[in-house]
Amino acid sequence: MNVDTAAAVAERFEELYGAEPEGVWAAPGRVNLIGEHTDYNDGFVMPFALPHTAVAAVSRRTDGVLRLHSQDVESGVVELRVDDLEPESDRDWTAYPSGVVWALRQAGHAITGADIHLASTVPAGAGLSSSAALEVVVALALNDLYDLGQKGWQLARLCQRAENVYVGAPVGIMDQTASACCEPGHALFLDTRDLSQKQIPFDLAAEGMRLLVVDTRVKHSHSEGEYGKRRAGCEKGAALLGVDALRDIAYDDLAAALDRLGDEEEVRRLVRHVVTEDQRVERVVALLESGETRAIGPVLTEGHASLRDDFRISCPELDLVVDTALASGALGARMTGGGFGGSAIVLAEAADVETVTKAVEEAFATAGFTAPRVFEAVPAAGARRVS
Ligand code: GAF
Repeated sequence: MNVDTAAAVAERFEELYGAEPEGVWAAPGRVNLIGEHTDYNDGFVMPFALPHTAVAAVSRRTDGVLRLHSQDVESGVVELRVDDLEPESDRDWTAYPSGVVWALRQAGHAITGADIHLASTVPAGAGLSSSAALEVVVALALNDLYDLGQKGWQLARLCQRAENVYVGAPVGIMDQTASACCEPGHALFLDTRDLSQKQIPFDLAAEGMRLLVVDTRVKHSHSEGEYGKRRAGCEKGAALLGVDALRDIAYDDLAAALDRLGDEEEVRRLVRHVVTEDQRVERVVALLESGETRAIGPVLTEGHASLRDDFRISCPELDLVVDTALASGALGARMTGGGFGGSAIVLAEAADVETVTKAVEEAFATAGFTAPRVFEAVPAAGARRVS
């Protein structure tokens, strides 16, 4: 996000609403390095922010009117009243910003209206948290303008509530926290139980490596049933095992826990994924902290196998990225995000990036899949005011 983008968004705001905005804010999408489907099990995750952001130009209003406009959707200015906002009343893109206004008001914050113009460079439906970026940018703007004094993690909780209750998507807390709290040059080691955080330096270029994001162009959505089914299955597993959340099953007790689940085969697979995935996050953190960065590759790849075979949320395109990348020399690869499409990540030596990229592109062409979008990801900044 550069100064020109902020200026362009402010200019468009002025054209739409007839006055300069009070400010402009940006919030990023994310990739998740490791820790998938652990967040709604109170477990560990490790995302980092992308340079792609949702940008919002915003001004307050005092008359209870909420006006929303997006550069990325052809819907003109949508006008709502803050008093009329109702959960699940809106299935459009506007549900994300208006859900945040609803959640803030529900939490007792006196939001009396706003004019908002949004523009985003986070690819939608690519598993890179375009929705969370929209939510967080609006939450941060209103937090600043209305002087609400909420910290990043508190805004993340409000945004998650907006998405769970207002939008109706049963997501965890990872994406909103990543967008609100990530720092440049770092991955965020987050304990989703209490939102305690540790910024882990993650500078692959300094060590001669790269992380590629491969957007398969297979679109996914969390409001559809499969994500919710996995979540419900995990909650059933926790209930059958008598714990608050699967996070409470220690890795060393996994075999015994799986035995206790008897013939609940589906639940056993979900539990195995979550418990081993939490341990993979801890292994990745330990490896990064001891400077053994290359050794995280196989751990990422193990994570993919677990999501594919136990959690069953991969798809042929994601598997093809992973298999092809590994066969052409990558250090590790896995799907990232909610699954059923979206993006994969590939860890590779800088010298192998071209070979790996070409191999993936050729494999997609041979399989008759839509050409993937491949780009390099370097940890960028979390949500901030830009003007
Ligand atoms: C999606 C959700 F929004 C996150 O909360 C998380 O569960 C993720 O899928 C899977 O790790 O991005």
